[in-house]
Amino acid sequence: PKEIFLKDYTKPDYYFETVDLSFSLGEEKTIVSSLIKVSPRVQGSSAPLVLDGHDLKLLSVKVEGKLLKEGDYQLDSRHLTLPSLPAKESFVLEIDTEIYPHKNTSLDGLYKSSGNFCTQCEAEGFRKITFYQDRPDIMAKYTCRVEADKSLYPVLLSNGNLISQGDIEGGRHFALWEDPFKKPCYLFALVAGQLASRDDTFTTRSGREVSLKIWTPAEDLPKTAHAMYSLKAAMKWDEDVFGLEYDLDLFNIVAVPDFNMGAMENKSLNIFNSKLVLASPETATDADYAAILGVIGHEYFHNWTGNRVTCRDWFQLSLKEGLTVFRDQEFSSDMGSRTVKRIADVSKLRIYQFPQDAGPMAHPVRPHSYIKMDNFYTGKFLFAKGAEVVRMYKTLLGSEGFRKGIDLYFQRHDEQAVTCEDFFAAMRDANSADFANFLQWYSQAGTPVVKVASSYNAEARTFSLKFSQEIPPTPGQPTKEATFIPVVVGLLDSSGKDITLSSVYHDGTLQTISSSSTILRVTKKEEEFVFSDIAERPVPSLFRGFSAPVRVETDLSDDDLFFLLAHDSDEFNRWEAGQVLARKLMLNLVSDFQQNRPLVLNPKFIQGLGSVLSDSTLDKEFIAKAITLPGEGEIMDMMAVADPDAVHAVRKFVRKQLASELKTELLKIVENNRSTEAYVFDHPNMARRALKNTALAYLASLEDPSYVELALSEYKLATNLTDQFAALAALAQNRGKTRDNVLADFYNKWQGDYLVVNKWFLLQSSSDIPGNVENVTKLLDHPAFDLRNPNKAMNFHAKDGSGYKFLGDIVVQLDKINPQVASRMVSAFSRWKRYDETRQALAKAQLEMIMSANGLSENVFEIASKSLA
Ligand code: HT7
Ligand code: ZN
Repeated sequence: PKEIFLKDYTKPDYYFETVDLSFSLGEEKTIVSSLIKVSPRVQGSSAPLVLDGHDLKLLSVKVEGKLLKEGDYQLDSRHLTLPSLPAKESFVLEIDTEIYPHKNTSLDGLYKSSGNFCTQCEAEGFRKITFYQDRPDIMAKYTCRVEADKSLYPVLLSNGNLISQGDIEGGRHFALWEDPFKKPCYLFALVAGQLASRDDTFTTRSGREVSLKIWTPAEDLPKTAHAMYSLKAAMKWDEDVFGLEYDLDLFNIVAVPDFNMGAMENKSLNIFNSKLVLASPETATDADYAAILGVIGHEYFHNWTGNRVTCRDWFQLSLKEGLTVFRDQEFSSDMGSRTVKRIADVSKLRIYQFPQDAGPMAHPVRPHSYIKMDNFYTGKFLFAKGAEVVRMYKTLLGSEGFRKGIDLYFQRHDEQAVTCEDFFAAMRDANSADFANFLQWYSQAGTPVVKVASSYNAEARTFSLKFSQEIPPTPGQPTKEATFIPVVVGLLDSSGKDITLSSVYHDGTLQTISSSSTILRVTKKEEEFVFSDIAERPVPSLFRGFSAPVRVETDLSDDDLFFLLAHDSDEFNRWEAGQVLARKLMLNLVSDFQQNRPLVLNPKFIQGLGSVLSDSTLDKEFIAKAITLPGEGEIMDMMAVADPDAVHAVRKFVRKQLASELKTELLKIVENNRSTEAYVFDHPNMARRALKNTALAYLASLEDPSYVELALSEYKLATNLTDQFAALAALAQNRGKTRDNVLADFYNKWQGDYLVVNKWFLLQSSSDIPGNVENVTKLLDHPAFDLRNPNKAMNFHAKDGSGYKFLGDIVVQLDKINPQVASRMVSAFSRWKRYDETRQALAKAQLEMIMSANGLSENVFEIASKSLA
């Protein structure tokens, strides 16, 4: 397989101005005809025109109406090359191809999902539909005529406005769509099938009425109310916060059951995985409702950040994804609790992004090379670092400055395909800002480690913070330069209040400030900042709101951390202090466990969490987050040799100890936070449920019959899935009859709803009960299990290698059906070198087995080979 490099980017030799597509959809084959107006970049160019094509049967090629003969073009398995073309300002190219959507199991290109036709073209799926320059800097205006059997496919959708429709002979009908905006082909979409719509309207701030339609099978329509609410909220928010108005008169969303990712932002025709559209209180949890809000927002926001202004090439992916993830995070924050959303986003960054940054697949926000572009979409949260980079602009510029930068970005680049530097330049120029070495964030992989040493000089009344930064080596980048790290800092006095900062001395200059927190611009490998006029030794609150995506090591004592946990005015840092304490404490216990010493939990920690638990001034969801321990992965990340058994045992021990010591408070929480009222999706109700269910899970971990009874009664009395599923999960923590019975009861109740059944599978596959690989293997034979929708196997690190073997076998099977999903699974192996020798050997053997499989896809090859390197 060929590696593609950013440094090799060249402009295309030909641009496409207009593209008229025509689809004749059929059961056995589909005919795709394209008519493209082509213009050479340089007049009189004699360059060949190279078109991408994959799994296509070429029927004919015409240039200026003249049919080309076989010798007039070259065709190989991936390209159609036209060597001699008219030396004209523009010419017309017509291509007919035949494709077989019913055989397409990759869910990429044109395929069938539950009997309906649908498309997925990002990143390189359009080349599976017709021969084309499949690259995002080819932006053209499209029309699309779709023709199909009317009774089988009564609804025919594509991008833009519906221009005409009608019946034709043979029981067929057609629809003609026109998209007035230029777009890259990855935003093309087509849907045809038996669908019904929930209809609504949104009036834009300039008074235009936009028709909104959410399409699903008719029986699912009642479950689309929350998606419609989310869409309208997103449209309003983008106008209010960014001044961005929707630009067409129609916006369609289609929900399909088979989809490789969450959703796709095709121009005016977003396609969604059903699980991110369909919700009712009985079949979706609070987390599902929140995810729907966020993802509907995300795809809608792409209309400007991604669609109107797109990426020059796929190396610039973060230009649209980092910015749009940032925008959806801000949207969800404004719709709920900002602190809780920030905590959730930072946790995901730590769970998914930091480990990737430290493994063989580490790549900068803007990668230098790739084999298979799809591999950059490896998981749910991997644009998180790009979003953090965008957030740092906002931190440095403030809301107004950031908005000025966004305005200039659109003024300069509307309907263009641009680069990350163009975004950087707009932010800089709109604010005459000095961004020093900020661009390093785009080109260096790895998570910076920032060490902070503090010292107080009572005589001089100064407080100094010394920073040093280091980015660990990553594949292909052994050494790194310093980068620009914005550090938001506040200093707490002995009563826990913020000290008003008056001035800070740095690099030979004294800067006056007058606020309770300030931004330190850390740009060098080592750097000191000295605050003056500080009357007593303060406790510093560093990186408030997680002001930069770095790992921080400070010299704060446990007492300082307990103090911050109790008093910091920055709520994020209150949570963070608790997490730092928990991580330290768990690491120490891991070493006790490894050396067979008895495990004892520090009573101060129990007290600290206990006082958060009973602080009625705090947001309930914040409390739920604050009493949740860091995940096992986070602790393993901090170890030289990861020891899954020890970390698992320690986390379990700490949870049980906390539950046992705080059981009175936890029980009170469960009792005081029940509700028999109808389900409402709003922050106070979600926060109440989150706290109650976190407390219930702690209590159930004790395996005390009275708490098992409590969880069972919560399960039975629940009036919504959030509470019912939380009680089920609480009971499923421990092996035994109750677990088996309640899991069986849940399946019997919900077997008709595949989205709920998927949760049931996931709960079991991700369980940490002993012998779970065996359980999960049995589930593979369950009638409801579908390999195209497989779940993650936990107990992945089982010492006998059964978890590795289980996943290895699935990857090989799945790669033949869907390489994108298979390659995402292989990434579970990527950090195999971090484990003990036995596990290393077992995991390596599976990677080698995968590499030796026949007909391995480029997707899986890239991840497996890089993991082995
Ligand atoms: N921009 C979209 C990414 C996406 C995708 C990429 C590769 C293969 C399948 C895919 N489906 C969607 C969606 C987003 O940004 O949310
Ligand atoms: Zn996106």
